[in-house]
Amino acid sequence: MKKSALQRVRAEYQPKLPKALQGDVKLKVGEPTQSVANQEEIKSLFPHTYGLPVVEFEPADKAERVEEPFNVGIILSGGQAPGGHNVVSGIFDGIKKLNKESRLYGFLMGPSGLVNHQYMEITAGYLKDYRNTGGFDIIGSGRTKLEHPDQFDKGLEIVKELNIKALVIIGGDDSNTNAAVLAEYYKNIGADVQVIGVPKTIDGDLKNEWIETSFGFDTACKVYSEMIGNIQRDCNSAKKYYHFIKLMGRSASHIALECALETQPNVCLISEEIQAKCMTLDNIVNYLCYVVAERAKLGWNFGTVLVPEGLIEFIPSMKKLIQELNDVLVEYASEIEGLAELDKLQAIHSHLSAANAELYKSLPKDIALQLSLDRDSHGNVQVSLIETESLISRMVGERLEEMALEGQYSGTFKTQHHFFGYEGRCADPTNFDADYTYALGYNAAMLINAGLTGYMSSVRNLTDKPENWIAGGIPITMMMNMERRNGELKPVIQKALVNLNGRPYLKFASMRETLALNTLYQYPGPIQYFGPSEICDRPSMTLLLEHDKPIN
Ligand code: FBP
Repeated sequence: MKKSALQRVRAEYQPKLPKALQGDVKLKVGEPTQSVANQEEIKSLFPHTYGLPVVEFEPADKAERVEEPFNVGIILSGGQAPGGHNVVSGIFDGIKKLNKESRLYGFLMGPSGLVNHQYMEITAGYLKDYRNTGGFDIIGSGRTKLEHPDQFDKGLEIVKELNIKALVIIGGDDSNTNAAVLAEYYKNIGADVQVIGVPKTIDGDLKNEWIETSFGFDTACKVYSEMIGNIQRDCNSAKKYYHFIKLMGRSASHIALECALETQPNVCLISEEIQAKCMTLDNIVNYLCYVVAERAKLGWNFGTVLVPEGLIEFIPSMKKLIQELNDVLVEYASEIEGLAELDKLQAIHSHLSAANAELYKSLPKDIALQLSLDRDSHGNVQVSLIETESLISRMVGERLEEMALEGQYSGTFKTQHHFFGYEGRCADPTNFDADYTYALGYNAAMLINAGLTGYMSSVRNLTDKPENWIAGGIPITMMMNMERRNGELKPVIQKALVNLNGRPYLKFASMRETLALNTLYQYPGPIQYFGPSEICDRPSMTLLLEHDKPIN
């Protein structure tokens, strides 16, 4: 594989480990735990893995036990996130440090690799080209849901064949929920296989007291912020466009919020706030028109607007429509299948309740069609395919025309649209993500060696230097509650949405009016891998603010 100059130099980067993991480790065992809610239900569903203690590693004078060689299988699950390859490197180095005869197997293309017995051995030579790089291409990723006992049993066949002691599932909240179910299942049937989870997702919504951030969020946000900064410089040079920029994040608005803190756009919509205030699409449009009209009075017919990808499902009326569409699309699948676009819209419209039918009809045809596309394997609408940014900008344009006729607005409104998501998910990890992921992987190897199952690898104190990070494990059941999914109550890891009382949101809200009616863009520039630590090693603003640290 031919490498760029940066790739060659970056390959030599040695990720930093917390002090506790630098030599031999010993395990400090905490108090038994409880799930965040619905304790009785979760306890009865996870009788073998509920209530386990939080554990932490400490440096040891000598190894507590000398491990026999053991084999580990890994799965990369769901959307790519920068740093995945360093999780793999960390696990590899960890198990080899414990015993150089240990082996690492990678299941190919996500959880389906386990079920279909598609795998490869990851050797030192193969891994070399992937250290400190972005992407999940080392073994590929996929979105197959691991949730049925027959899948677990199929998986167990290959696990036994390869003499695998533990599976490591690198995934988001859904995949880690499934890791907990798998751990419980193997424990229940007496299969001697441990399951460890690693918190991954650029969306940043897998976090709590013990998991301070999911990996990949830092890098992805820095890539998007660089691009937003570049657009803002262009915008402020030509002074003729409004740029509507949609940012990934299936549900939560953490990415949009982080990018807003980094770049200071004129507007950033926060889905969680829109939901809390029960705002309608019209309310959002009216607010944007107010900003555009006020800026026009100052002679500024340009600006930037950040739109979180998941917005549409947080507008209460749209949420109701999407819920009913989910049912209609399943119930009338055979009637709808194969229909031409207009007929399909009409057929769906005829099956909706009056209020939803009216809203559906009021949407531009292309948006109504996008809302009616097939759902993903989790039954979710695929928000990345819905052009919310263009829906909103079109509605703003129409409303501005009315305002102009009413004498309330005089200006020009020309738009550009962007969607930043895939551009950032496979970027080379920042130093923060490179170190964090390596530590998460290495730590996972130590959790396996300690004989634990149903745990998530946890590395904390992340606003301090990596040597002071705290490494350990948290029982996955501790993060769970019961939620309704596809009409059924299920145990799931609680998703972390933007906290409207949290410091990141409050900081942004305190600047909002000033940013809207001024032009105070910030230009973060590209990720730096070499140079002053304040630039190269700075964690996300979200993390700094959440930990009460200064952000400048
Ligand atoms: P994960 O939650 O699996 O990490 O994926 C996150 C994400 O990048 C979302 O931001 C986005 O909505 C979705 O994946 C896109 O999915 P796909 O990769 O299947 O297009």
